[in-house]
Amino acid sequence: TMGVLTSPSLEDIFLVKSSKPCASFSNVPAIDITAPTAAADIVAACIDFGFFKVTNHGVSKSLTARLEAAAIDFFSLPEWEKLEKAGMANPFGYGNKKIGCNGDVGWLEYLLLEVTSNPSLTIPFLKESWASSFCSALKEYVSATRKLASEMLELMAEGLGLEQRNVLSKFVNDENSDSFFRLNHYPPWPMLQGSNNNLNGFGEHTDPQIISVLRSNDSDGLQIALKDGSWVLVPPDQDSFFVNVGDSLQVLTNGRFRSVRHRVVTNGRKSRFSMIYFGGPPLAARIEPLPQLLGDQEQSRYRAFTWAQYKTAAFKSRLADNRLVCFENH
Ligand code: GA4
Repeated sequence: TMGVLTSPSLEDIFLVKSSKPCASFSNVPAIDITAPTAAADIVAACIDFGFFKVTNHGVSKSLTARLEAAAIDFFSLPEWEKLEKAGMANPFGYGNKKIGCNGDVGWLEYLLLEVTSNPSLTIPFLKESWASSFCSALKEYVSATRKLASEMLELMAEGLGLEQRNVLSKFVNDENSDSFFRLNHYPPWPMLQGSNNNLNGFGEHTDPQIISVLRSNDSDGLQIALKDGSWVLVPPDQDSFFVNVGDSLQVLTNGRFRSVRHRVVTNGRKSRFSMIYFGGPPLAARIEPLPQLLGDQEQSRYRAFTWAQYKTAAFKSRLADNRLVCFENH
């Protein structure tokens, strides 16, 4: 009748109507970082996919389990308490369904944290309970994944034939490195059972930083786009870490490495929990193709920018935007 405004239902917003089934990416490059071929294998994976998984990573299973258990406890608190404990995401804090501040939404709740060199500043809102199991697990886990990220960046430098082993890792090891940590919970949607519909958990995007290190529980949902634009499912593996090349690493390598487009589509059957360390450079760092990498006739494909500039632009963009186009040289 006249005057009745109809708003979209939850289904309209979050359901992905079953389209053609997505193929499973059964041969995700798996890199044993202790193997003698690790450097070359990582470089090949970054060129071909911008994505790989790491085994033999040395991060203890019990540490990961401790943090996951603490995250599950946090997400099972009532909504008001999560907001009270973490503050509403802006961008840091507790967020529910809203991603960023430009209208993107997803069927998830999350905690987004800034990783500072002073860990008590990482989650100021939890300061009083800094000694709690959550904070101690978080602190240890972030330092373990940062170390892993740094090792992989050194293997990349080696594989690229760069003399200086720390040309890439120095960005994330810098005491002013602007790194983030994210805990995601994709809740089930019981009514979806038996249907072929899926949920838009986290829309397609590339990560702005240098490198992202992701670990999830044994629940599928992660998909990546291959070079030809087709989407493939990444089979879950709770004992390995998945690594994404970010936009900044694509620039540093003058486009040799590919910043991988990825998304999360869930089936609503069980909770998916993921935790991601995003290794970023210091705000003042200049991001441009490494001169040592540019061949004789090779032009730089990107204009130099500071991480602060890129980050500001990124946070004004929509999730699915290509954030590198405006820095490309033509
Ligand atoms: C994608 C990668 C990281 O999760 C993130 C995201 C950030 C956010 O969730 O606040 C952004 C997104 C991410 C890129 C575009 C902007 C900013 C949401 C959004 C719409 C923490 C990041 O650094 O960039």
